[in-house]
Amino acid sequence: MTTIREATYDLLRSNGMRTVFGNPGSNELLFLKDFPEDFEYVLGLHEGAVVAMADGYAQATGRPTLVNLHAAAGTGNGMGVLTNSVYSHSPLVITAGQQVRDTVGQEVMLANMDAAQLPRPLVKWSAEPLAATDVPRTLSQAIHMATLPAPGPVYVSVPYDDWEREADRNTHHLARRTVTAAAALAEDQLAEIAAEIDAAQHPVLVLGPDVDAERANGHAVALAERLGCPVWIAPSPARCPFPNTHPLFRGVLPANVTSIRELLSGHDLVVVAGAPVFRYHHHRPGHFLDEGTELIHLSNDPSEVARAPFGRAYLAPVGDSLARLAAAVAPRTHASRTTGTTAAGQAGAARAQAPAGVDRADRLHPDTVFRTLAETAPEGVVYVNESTSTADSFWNNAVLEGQGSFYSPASGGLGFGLPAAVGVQLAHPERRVVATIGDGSANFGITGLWTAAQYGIPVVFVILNNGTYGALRRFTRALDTGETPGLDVPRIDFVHLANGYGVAAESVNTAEELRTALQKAFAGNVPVLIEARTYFE
Ligand code: TZD
Ligand code: CA
Repeated sequence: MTTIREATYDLLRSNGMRTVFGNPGSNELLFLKDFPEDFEYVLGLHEGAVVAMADGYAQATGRPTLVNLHAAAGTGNGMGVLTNSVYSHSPLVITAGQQVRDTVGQEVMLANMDAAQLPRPLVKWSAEPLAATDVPRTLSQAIHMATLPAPGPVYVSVPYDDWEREADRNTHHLARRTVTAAAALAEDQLAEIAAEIDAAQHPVLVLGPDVDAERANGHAVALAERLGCPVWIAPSPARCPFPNTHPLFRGVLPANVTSIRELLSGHDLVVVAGAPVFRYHHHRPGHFLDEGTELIHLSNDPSEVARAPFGRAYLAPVGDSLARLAAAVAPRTHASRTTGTTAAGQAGAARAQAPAGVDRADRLHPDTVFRTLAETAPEGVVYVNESTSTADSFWNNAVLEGQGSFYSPASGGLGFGLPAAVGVQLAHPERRVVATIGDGSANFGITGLWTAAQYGIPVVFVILNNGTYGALRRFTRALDTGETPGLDVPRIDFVHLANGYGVAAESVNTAEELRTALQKAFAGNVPVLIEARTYFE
């Protein structure tokens, strides 16, 4: 007899899902019984860290990734971080244990009431199978739902007495299924867009995280170079779609209506690829764009194209669209290349010349942290950044060139960065991962340190410790609230915290100490935490 559990592991195996991120409870033990030797279970100590690790792994591999959480309480703990997975289009297949099928109605301990409903505002699809024999098919559906465009997290609740039941005689078909999405821009749509770009005097590209997710950074570079046009990264980037050292790179668009209009002023055509139009944050209302500026939106996400308040959208895989457009548009001469650069758009040049912030006697400027990292990090380094007030400093100083070189919480839900770095490093043993994390942010995902230590996952954690919620301090100025409670987080000792979780750590106050600590960390192959004592201004 084949059990539901055996059939499920076959299904997971055939979908390449042999790394399981979880935190178990009594409802999950029968799923984990006889855990196959060719699978790896990665334990996280809090479900926020579990989801974040899995999210980092899913984004870095581009593969559906299994998460196993404990019923309602575990699911709830994971939901804060899950807000990011929605916007980073992470194909997470989240499972949670349910109590024994015929006792749930009594609301016995650890029954997950209305289980499928619990994560519903966030997940793409959610279910609890109506019969044990439908568990493998429901999980198969979940895997395909998670990965079909646009990818996103899904949720399945499974009563734990189902795992030992006999699988239906037709279950073996599931492991052999493949589901392939094929839609792409039609030839006439492609020709229409190419003609509009060719007719534009001053086109500009705005690129988002899905360019990197579709491994299409090279196509974006090809299109930009063919047009000789400036390139911006869409606001609050969760990934890096274009080399930030490229001469055509202008910077990251600020997350407000007015600044975006100003920076895109003078362009008659804006082509946005792989990002929402736009994910604003700071409320500075005004006209979206200048009169006479047209916007074409290329996205693979039906929700993204439908909800945008302006622009003409095309729903199609972004990588394929960029590759075909790069070949279809007319190459521009050098002369038109310079006119394609607006007065506002000199951020690339500015980046090279920006004076570094000045360190104080016993506190570093964030610029020093990111510059020293750029100078010491090995080739192919991947940054996971969650340090909110220092985002501009990060983009001005970090060198982000290759595919998959940067990750950050896509919805701003803190607790992603530190554990996500552990997941990214697991996915990329051949690259070195650096997590640059604010002292405030670090506490939301701090237990990720333990997993890094236990599994020997060699992330270099750099904590920028300025003793405050810097980004919120900025907001108190913008919103003119005066001093509010709850803004400072003084006297947290990250060296002791790291040691407590089994990670070697040291604290640095000067550029020289930082450089030495980083060189030592990169020379080794174990997780290390460096607390950089910084100041906020
Ligand atoms: N809780 C969660 C889960 N997500 C959030 N985004 C916040 C609270 C609110 N929040 C921000 O949006 S930024 C921020 C908080 C608390 C401060 C982060 O402080 P930090 O970085 O030390 O990590 P900076 O550079 O000092 O801002
Ligand atoms: Ca801080």
